[in-house]
Amino acid sequence: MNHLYDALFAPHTTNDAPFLESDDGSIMSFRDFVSRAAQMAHVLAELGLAPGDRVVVQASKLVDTIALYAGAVQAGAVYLPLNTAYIAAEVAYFVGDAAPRLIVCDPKDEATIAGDSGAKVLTLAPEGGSLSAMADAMPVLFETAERGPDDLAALLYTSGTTGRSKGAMMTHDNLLSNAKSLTDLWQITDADRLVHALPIFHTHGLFVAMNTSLVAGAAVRFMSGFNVETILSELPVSTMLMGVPTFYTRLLADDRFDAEACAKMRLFVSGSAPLLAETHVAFEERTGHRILERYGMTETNMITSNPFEGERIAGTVGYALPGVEVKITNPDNGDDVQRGDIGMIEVRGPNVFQGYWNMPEKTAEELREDGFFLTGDLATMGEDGRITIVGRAKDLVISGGYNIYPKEIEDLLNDQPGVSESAVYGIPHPDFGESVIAALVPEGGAEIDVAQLQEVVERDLARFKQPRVYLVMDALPRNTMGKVQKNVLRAEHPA
Ligand code: MCA
Ligand code: AMP
Repeated sequence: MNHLYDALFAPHTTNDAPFLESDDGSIMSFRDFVSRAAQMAHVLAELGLAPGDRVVVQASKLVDTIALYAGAVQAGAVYLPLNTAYIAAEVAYFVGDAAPRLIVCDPKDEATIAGDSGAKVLTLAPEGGSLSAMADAMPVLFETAERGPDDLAALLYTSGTTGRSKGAMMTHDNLLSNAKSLTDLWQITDADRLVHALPIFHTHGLFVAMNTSLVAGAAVRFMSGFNVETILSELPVSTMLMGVPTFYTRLLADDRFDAEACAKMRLFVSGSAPLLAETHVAFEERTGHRILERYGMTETNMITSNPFEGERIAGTVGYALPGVEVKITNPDNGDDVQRGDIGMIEVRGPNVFQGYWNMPEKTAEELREDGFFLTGDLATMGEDGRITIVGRAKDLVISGGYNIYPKEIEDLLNDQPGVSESAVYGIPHPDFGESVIAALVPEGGAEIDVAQLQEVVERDLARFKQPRVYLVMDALPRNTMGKVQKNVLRAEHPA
């Protein structure tokens, strides 16, 4: 048996229905997709990948990229997707930590991406990279590797409030249990057509969107990236859209987006960042649809969802998914708080990861022995179990659905000449939800060369993490404990 493959892919071996519809109008059936996945699995096996070996994938959003994910599952490998915005310095860390046997990338990175890791490098490209060419020559049947529910299927790196990124170890059943729950809850069927405009290197676009479509046998309009024009032309012939709040504010900014454009749609899902209640209300006024907001994390997959049939309430993330336990605790001592009081969300269930790759001490800090994971999100739970997120106990900025950990940026800034200390924080942004600001304090007598600093930031950090504004000040505001008060910075320096 192969726990995930048997449920997601094997049932489609003889399914001729359309699965992936690409920007160029080409359509791949489920049956052809399963065959392509088998060819990918053959390549992995031929390269000597054994079950459990990691495959790092930093590649464009192509049908072959998804087929590689499926092929990795079939071959028993551990799929490790990376944001295409990460630059060389960031990728080098992931490669060093995960020690992959194979790296798959866009052709522009082929010569450099492996560093001295010794990993084999292959490419994927719209015009066909080396991996695609190798796969073309392979048989379309592959003897599926044995993998149980608790074997690793994927390693997803998530940044941390302290230090470097951590690889969240996801098992076959972490992914499958969540995909099945969501498919049931959102009543996804083979009559659906999903507009897929998310990146496929994060939980949202890869697992929430793709795995549910595979469970249900739903067609996927596989867009290479988000753009309003294409979405507007696809909505009239589609039934579902999954997105981050920025998708919905951008659609609302276009007058052509109205009830008629959504006439065939049955579900809009939002997640990865807070959806403003005002967006929820404006969306309903314009389209007649209530966005269904759900909440999750890389380490836990989806945790809560507003109901499909019951009331979807703006500003809340709904109820714990079936089989998932959520409690709200006092962050200081872990005790349950009274219903209605604010505390930290803790979660336990088949969706929760196995720990951080090679980091037992970090795992022990965030995953309790009894299986509850500390999310770092602050919320209340109503009498009926409905959860409302009210803030974060962790220092995190979410921009356009991407997580940005200030600590990573502060560490880099503090290392630069003339910088005594820094504080990085988020301020509200109309398009991305939040955007990043850096406050800098010069060393005594020194002057900070902001232009030079920016060069270093551009060299070492992905574009989406780069501060949009730099402020130089004499001192950072601190509380009596000496802790930097980012709320004060936010209030006094909102830009
Ligand atoms: C692009 N840029 C960004 C972002 N995206 N800057 C800050 N935050 C971003 N999210 C930069 C570009 O590098 C560019 O820089 C400039 O902003 C404008 O780019 P633009 O063309 O407007 O961007 P886009 O290509 O339209 O992308 C915006 C986007 C995209 C569609 C919102 O960021 C996106 O697809 N986000 C989804 C993220 C996601 O899937 N998150 C799920 C994580 P320059 O200044 O050089 O022009 S999974 C998760 O969080 C959990 C598990 C969950 O619950 O789902
Ligand atoms: P990530 O580490 O990329 O998996 O991001 C997970 C974080 O995104 C969570 O811990 C939350 O802070 C945030 N998040 C995800 N969905 C929502 C939501 N619907 N509302 C508010 N925050 C969310």
